[in-house]
Amino acid sequence: METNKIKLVAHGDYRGQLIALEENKNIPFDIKRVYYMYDTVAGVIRGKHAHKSLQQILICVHGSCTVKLDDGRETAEIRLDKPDEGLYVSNVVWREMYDFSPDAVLMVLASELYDESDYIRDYGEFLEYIRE
Ligand code: T46
Repeated sequence: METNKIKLVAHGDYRGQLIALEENKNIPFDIKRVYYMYDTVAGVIRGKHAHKSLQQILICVHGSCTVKLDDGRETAEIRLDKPDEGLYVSNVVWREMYDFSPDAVLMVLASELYDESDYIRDYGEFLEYIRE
């Protein structure tokens, strides 16, 4: 499946790097929420759900991890290991995150506030939702 990695421009100088994330500029939606995961235990798979409406950008700001996306027809595996790369994940895409390095910090920018009713946590229901 087609995936959308966004290159984030770093404002580097002799002091180091700085990246700015701005809604509807380099982030293609209003940013309503930011969360991040760290200290992820070796071997675990996070995610395993889809969203009805939520759009997100995933940025591994430190370390690395792998994201698997599944639109119900095709899958793609994307390695995130650069703080200047964001992975756009649209709604109605099944996602799994795994192979976190011990130092990984995965930051997520989300287009909506947290809403459990937006989650589809059963893969069979996800396929059914797409068919409808
Ligand atoms: C997603 C992937 C990439 C909150 O209270 N507020 C929040 O904003 C979030 C995201 C989670 N939570 C609570 C709900 C659970 O008790 O934090 C706990 C862990 O959440 P969850 O098991 O959903 O985490 P992941 O890593 O499986 O999935 C998360 C997001 O939930 C999801 O939207 O797309 O990261």
